Amino acid sequence: MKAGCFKQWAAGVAVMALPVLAQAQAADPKPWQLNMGKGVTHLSQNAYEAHMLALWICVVIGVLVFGAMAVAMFRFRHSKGAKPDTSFTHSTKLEIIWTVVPVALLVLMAFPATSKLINMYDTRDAEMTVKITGYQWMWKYDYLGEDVGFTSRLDRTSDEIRQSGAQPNMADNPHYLLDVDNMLVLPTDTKIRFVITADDVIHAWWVPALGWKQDAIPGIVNEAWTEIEAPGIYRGQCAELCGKDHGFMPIVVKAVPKDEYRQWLASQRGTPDAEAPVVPAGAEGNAPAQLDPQMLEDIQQGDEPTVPVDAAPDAPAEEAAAPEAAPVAG
Ligand SMILES: [Cu+2]
Repeated sequence: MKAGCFKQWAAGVAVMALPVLAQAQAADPKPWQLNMGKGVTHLSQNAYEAHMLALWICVVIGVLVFGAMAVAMFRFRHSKGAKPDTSFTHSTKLEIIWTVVPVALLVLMAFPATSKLINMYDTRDAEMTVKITGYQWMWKYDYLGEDVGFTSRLDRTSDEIRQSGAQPNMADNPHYLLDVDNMLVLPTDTKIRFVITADDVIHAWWVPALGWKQDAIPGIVNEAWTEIEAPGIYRGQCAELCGKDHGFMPIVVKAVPKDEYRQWLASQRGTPDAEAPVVPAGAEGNAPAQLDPQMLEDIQQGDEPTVPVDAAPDAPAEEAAAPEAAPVAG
């Protein structure tokens, strides 16, 4: 194949791929969806583009090879009196072509793929870090430096259906086995670094819309990052066979605008947003405003809040407590 011809052919591939790249896809898979989704991050779009490039190259190869076979079978068929060339053993020219062309194609695909892969591992300049720990059979999320952490496990409805043996249906339970009790809430348009590990066996944290999956291995801390472009709910699952309930440890990421995220984070700490005005002590019905100054200081410094001895027996002490007693991360 001559260089000019190859250039023309490569340009043809690019033109064919354009309309497909332009099609927007929602993050959730659709019934009978055949192609991978575009996802909602720059990384997932990179993966999608690399996939489409490889797919179209394969399509062109397939059409050329099967087309050549079809033409050969039809034009040189026995009924037309074709005689096989029994003296043919090999052709150096052909061998060079079918070695050089695949190598050129691999190099063509390797360049964009490598740069995308390097970008995928670059966790520098992240604005926040979430530690993800896999357990049999749930996830634990810790917002590092924020004093917020909780576990996330299969939602009660899915669990009841699966234990009862009842037949779930899409109409009543559209997210059967894909819902959790506590979603991982993340801000949009923020570079978020994940440090991923496990406490017992190997798990893998995988949300297709984010564009990657990362193994969670006991004793090893893996890294990944994301920057979610659109608010929404993105679902995933553990992607490593980790025991009998491996199929029952889904992941749900709820991406919200930054302001909403800050409010949510503050609510998880049990304190008002640091930027929100503090209601004077004694204001009715506002438990956080009644927090003891020492407790507030402890919480802001990331320490366990010291509950004052004379604290009212109801709301304030409970409000200030950690969202739930989370297991100690390994
Ligand atoms: Cu798992």
